Amino acid sequence: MKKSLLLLLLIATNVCSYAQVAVTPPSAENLQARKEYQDMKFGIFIHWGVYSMLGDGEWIMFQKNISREEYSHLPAGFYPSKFNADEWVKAIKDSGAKYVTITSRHHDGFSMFGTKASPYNIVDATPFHRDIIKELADACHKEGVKLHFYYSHMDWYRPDYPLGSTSLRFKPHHDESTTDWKSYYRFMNDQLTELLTNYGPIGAIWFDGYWDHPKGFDWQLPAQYNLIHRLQPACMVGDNHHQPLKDGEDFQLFEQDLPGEDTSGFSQGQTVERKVPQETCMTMNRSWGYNITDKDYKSADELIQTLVRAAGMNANFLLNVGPRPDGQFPKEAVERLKAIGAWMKQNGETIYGTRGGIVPAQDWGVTTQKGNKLYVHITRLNGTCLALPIDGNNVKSAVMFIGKTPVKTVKSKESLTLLLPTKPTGVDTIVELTLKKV
Ligand code: JFZ
Repeated sequence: MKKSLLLLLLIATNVCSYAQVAVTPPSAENLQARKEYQDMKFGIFIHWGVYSMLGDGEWIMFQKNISREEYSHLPAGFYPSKFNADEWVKAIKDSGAKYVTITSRHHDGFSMFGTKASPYNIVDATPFHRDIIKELADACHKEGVKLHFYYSHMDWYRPDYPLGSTSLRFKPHHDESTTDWKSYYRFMNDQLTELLTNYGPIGAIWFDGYWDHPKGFDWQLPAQYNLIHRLQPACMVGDNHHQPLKDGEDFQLFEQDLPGEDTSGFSQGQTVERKVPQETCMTMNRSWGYNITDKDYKSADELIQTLVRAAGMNANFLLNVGPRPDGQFPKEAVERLKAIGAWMKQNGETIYGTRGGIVPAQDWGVTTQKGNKLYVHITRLNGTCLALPIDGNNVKSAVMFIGKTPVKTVKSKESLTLLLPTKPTGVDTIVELTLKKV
């Protein structure tokens, strides 16, 4: 009797440990969405929340050890009187960006959308009472701009959130006894269901915060990813976990680094998985959320070059804006978006719909490719001579992209050497090659 019980128990535990939820394979719509996403190449990231009022980034609750109780009074003072979703979408469109990724709920746990899952949200807890995510969704759908949602896995506000490495470091907040993973997991899935039901077609859910829990913690991602794909099969899932791609993720995220590079210290251990699209997100200054003293902005030229480099490395570029508490984009951001837009208007043909070209990224620049067109983007070159390691005999013509004036070349089986009329200056000198065979 005892033996058979033990056996049963053994079988049961084995079954349980194997009873992992299987990830649903990507649907045809999802695979199509990945291609369309890659064609867009450029998006705007928006970090906006009640933290914006404090003017010191989205981590201020953690950094200043602000108690939940104290922080929870912020929403009652949040009234972004100048917020206008149409103006945002116009600025985004004018920059040449094709999609926008907005923080629906960041680590501070405050929902910037109307949710029934918690009263701690913009509609119920602020005097503004407006669902800015709904207004943005309507404006995006009207203007043909794709909408993505950032969604934080970790939460510094909810008592049921299992204490992670950050919540454990700020003492005033949590008490171990109130944590309840099941309740928290249900809450997240309820919110994701709302986000994917009430706001029209969503291009992607962009998760963040996984890293708050040390190895071994089970976030139950497969069931969550399946839920998303069930609600909207075309919606892509990405996770900023800085780890190798996991099952069910449709694109790979890189923070402050181009795929394969590691200058930020965030990207160690992340290898580029070519079977899915890549995206690099970056700040315009040094902050994601509005920072009132951070004027350390990258120049428009630098941002354009990063966008070009990302495209050459087959990745999308997601450039961040941290709107002010009044609901408007900082003027430095507006200026840069305009400059990028002007450049994209002239040169977008060499970026949109392209993939990384046959010549991998070099010090002098990158190549992008669409059909039999190979665009050579020269961003830094001393002199006028540039040798490309491609079959020169396969090149039908070489012209300057702007003006279409012919470029002299020297051809061999192993290379094509461009003899440029003048030394390239400026942000990006583009040579358009037409290939005979792709
Ligand atoms: C995360 C967020 O924490 C940040 O606020 C912002 O939203 C950015 C886009 O994404 O950044 C990270 C991600 C990982 C770590 C730190 C910041 N990490 O591993 O310590």
